[in-house]
Amino acid sequence: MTSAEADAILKTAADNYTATCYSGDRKMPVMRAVSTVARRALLTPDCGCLPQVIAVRGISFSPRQVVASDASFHSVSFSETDHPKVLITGGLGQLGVGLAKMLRKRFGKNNVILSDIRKPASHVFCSGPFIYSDILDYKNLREIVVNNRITWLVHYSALLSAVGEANVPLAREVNITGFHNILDIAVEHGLRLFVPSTIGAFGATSPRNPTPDLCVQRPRTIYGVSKVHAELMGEYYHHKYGLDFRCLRYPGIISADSQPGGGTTDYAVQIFHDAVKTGRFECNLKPDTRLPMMYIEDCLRATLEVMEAPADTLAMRTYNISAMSFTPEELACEVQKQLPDLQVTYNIDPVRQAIADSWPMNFDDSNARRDWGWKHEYDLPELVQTMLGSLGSDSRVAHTS
Ligand code: AKB
Repeated sequence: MTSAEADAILKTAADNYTATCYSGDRKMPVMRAVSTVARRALLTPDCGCLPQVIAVRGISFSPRQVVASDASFHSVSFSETDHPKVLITGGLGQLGVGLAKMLRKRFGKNNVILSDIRKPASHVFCSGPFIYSDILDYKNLREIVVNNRITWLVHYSALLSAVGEANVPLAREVNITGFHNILDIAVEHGLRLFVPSTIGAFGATSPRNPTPDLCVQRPRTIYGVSKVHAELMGEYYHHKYGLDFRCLRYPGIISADSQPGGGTTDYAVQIFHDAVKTGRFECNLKPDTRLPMMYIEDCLRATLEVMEAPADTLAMRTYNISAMSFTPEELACEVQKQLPDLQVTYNIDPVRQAIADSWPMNFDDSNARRDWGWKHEYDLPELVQTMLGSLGSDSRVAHTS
């Protein structure tokens, strides 16, 4: 890069920075110091590659200064490899291990890195690369992305709805501040970024039956607010900086091998475990509370499909996806078809009930079906059979029938 080109880039960055932060023509001394250091870095790359992005985020000079053409430069390096190199944050939650398993089958074991701040179980640790990553630590994130030449980032770290209401400051920190780090790292390194949103991104003033992609979104949980924020910021960075942001609004996800943590839809997982273990289940939502739900396999497949979809098929960057919708009573009935002795009682949790009462009852996912061919495979009877099969209820079924 010539000296004049470096100066032009730095001038644009400095103008943007001062325009954002100050009115008038004041220039910060720190900005000049940054310019000097960054200019040196631009002119003297220490490897064969030309750096296109000035990574000096520590003093708030971040992707806000990255122009769209810089972001597309990085997607060139993505096509250098046969497979994406994937980092999954919050990898030890309900979905990460399953997603890693599916992506490793497709892209190779070493091309998918699970990360979390918790210690993995030994079978997870032995199944493929695992790394410590704290999304609140930007330098740690950057080191992982750079050292592993990450090209796709799946951002699963988040506090869910019920647990978020119990600790709003922490939910804000993880779901909003942490997400800002993810956005910045994704723009700086030209990553394809997947962020799940949720039925919880809607509120009582949204149409609830069905809920379309585009409508009023005024959630009353910190979880919902943080997810609307993520949808809007991701789309804004897509338009402004060319960030390849992809987002699906998940329904409640039901899985056998992994437990959700602190959600409003958790009852629909717990019922299977309790039915198999004790034959009794106490539900914390009213029997007629209808919510959209999905089996984990459909959810993970949808995630891979939207990540692989050609960009020109994505008319939108945030899509509803749906598979089925049921109430606790309907789910219990379906489980009782196989485990007739199951006893279900109700002890309503007012926090969860209020949340559920403000969420969609049915999700309209026609845009996802039209644009990138989304199609669910599991309906309620299939879900129940599969869950009970995986949890080893066969002996109890045989016993009771
Ligand atoms: C929750 O209940 O908080 C989550 C969700 C629907 O996003 N499972």
